[in-house]
Amino acid sequence: MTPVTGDRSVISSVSGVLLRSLNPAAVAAGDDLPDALTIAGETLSRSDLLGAATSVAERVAGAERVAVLARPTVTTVLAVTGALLAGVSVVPVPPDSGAAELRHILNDSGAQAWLGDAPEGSELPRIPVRKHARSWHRYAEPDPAGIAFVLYTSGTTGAPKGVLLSRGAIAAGLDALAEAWDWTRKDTLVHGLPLFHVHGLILGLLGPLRVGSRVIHTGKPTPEAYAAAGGTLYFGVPTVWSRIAEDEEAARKLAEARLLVSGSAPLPVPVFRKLHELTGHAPVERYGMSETMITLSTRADGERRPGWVGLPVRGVETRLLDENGAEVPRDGESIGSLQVRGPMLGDGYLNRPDATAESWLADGWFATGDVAVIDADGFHRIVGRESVDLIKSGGYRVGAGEVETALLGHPEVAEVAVVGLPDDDLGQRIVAFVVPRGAAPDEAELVAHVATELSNHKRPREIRFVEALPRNAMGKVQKKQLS
Ligand code: MLC
Ligand code: AMP
Repeated sequence: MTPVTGDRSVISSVSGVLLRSLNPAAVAAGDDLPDALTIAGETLSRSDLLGAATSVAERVAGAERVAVLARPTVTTVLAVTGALLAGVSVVPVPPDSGAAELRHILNDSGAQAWLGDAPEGSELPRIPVRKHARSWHRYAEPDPAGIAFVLYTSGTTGAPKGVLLSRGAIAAGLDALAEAWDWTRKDTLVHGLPLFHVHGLILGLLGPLRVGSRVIHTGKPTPEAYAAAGGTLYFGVPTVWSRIAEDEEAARKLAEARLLVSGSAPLPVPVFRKLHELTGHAPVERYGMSETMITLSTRADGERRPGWVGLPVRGVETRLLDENGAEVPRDGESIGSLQVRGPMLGDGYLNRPDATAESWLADGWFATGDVAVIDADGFHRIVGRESVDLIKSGGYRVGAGEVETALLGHPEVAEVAVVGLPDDDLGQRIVAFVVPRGAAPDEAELVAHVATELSNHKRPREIRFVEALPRNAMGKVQKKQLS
């Protein structure tokens, strides 16, 4: 597999070992490193983690690509770190993937086996992960241009696309965040996010393993669990922060922390203010994508402005373009399409040269699909997305097209249009407008049908039965009229 684009000279200059704090020399020396992690109530020292993950590496070495059923467990952590030690790329799979999604991810990625747990009935071979096995074999650090992850993420239409993220891109992206957030081995990171996306997996697991900080994974990101964890650095999507802001007792416990970080969707200004009031911390907001990792952030040592996502992180450049491709003034008001470039960008979509060419442009620029403004100080505000067909619900990216395809597969659905409507808790909630074939079918059955095909978080929250969908003269559905 040849990387499609990307500036290799930048990436190859990233020094050292991807999972730096698991470097055998550092672990053997003790080096004042804290325990590596606590997940599902189990704690692993750095030496336990290195020994067990190396034993996984021995089993999986030689494979090209494996699937990992990304439950928040020690098994998942060992599978991911073991594969990375051996230079095998990982395809993280949402543990509740429905049949169509699972089939697509496995076929498209060409994963050769499950490493660790496997979903029931899967025909792919399984390589077990043994939590108590240990090996002290030393692997040479794989090439930084090698693909660490194929991360599936939704597009506006069709099935999810697999983003190719190299080891060098991840190292550069994590180092830039460590610098912006003053993130060191003295931190204890707390989060309870899913381990199959950039936020929970790459920032929330690989970040600590690179920086050397401890990480506590709370299972679910509930206010009570965050309050009880006693960390210094907390990650959450806006839904998590908004639930914490509603729970004053939990929020006040976070006053002891050093930094609260929000990302994956816009943090509403009232939530920012409430968190600030209850915890004494103005949250740091950062912006990113599966395709680019995190490119913009406010800083631990800088201004944190409600509604704004701050400055380019180290190595990143941005530009805003109008519909003719001309640069838009950086005046804090003029809106343009946001493009980014930097060493943390992915290499393209697997098997999708067409879609890759649409977003990965000449000279290393990437078209994000988001619209933004930049002010005279270089601060960025994300205004929204160019397409109504990409929905962000609870921080999850969901393509309207894939939900529509799933619903059209139900015999009682004649036509359907899926939209994201504003929601105080979720940012957007998925609503399906359905034209039934006959009498309106059972709403719960349609919702459950989506979950048999896709992941749970892609289920519509609401089904509205209508006689017809609004269409223009060309017959195209007018989604902006659906509310
Ligand atoms: C949910 N439920 C439904 C339903 N949807 N029931 C019927 N129909 C539906 N459509 C049920 C759930 O199963 C659950 O039941 C209950 O309702 C509450 O669900 P919820 O409101 O979704 O809450 P919760 O399960 O707590 O999930 C909220 C959340 C979750 C914030 C924890 O959305 C989450 O983990 N989001 C993180 C997404 C993320 O990591 N994104 C990063 C992408 S990377 P029960 O019985 O279980 O209670 C990226 C790059 C970057 O974006 O910049 O970071
Ligand atoms: P995903 O691929 O799941 O990472 O989703 C990426 C998208 O999430 C981006 O293109 C943005 O639309 C959105 N996003 C991420 N972080 C932020 C943020 N801080 N503010 C606004 N939107 C965000």
